[in-house]
Amino acid sequence: MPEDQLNVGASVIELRQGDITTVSADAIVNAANSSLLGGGGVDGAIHRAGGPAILEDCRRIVARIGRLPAGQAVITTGGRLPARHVIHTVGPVWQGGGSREAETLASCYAGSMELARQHGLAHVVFPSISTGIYGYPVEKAAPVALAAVRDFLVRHGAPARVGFMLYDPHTYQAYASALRALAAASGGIR
Ligand code: AR6
Repeated sequence: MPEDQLNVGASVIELRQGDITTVSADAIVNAANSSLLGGGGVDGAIHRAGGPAILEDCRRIVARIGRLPAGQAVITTGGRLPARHVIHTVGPVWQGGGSREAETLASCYAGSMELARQHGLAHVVFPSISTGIYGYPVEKAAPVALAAVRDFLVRHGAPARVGFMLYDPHTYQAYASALRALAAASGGIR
């Protein structure tokens, strides 16, 4: 088994390093904020690359539901992105670990995958939610992210392909090491 992927039933979790705005998938996930109106980091990059259609969809969603709470997810068009859709989720701001940050982070991944499943999307790609501007230490976030994705796949058997597009080598290494630990702990679930 290559060290950058883990098979879970008929599905696969894959790690790659690079820019998520270049990814062709059914959906990429955005690390947004509760306003859904854009920001810095991967959020800024996605809105810049995808163009105004994404923000128009976001405004319609805000008009309907108001601010999006941390741990929840919504779906829009991918606009001009190679990805067909963007799933926007709001990660927790790191506050030292005692404010249910791990539960909220896991809920971002599970909620995004549930939306993908409801829309029949087979290939979804995540960034490393909360580990940039929101300050979640990546060595702590990576095992939470991967376990949340693995648990969802065990429970639901879909989507078929779940990727992580990790921006820098340090983040990639943190996820690679967490994936090895998860594979070892689960006896390489296949
Ligand atoms: N492709 C993949 N990953 C990226 C890209 C990219 N193009 N650009 C940055 N990253 P962050 P957060 C990585 O700060 O911590 C925004 O202002 C980045 O290196 O984007 O959840 C929102 O509006 C890091 O590894 O998201 C919120 O206000 C990861 O993406 C706030 O930031 C997440 O970093 C959310 O903060």
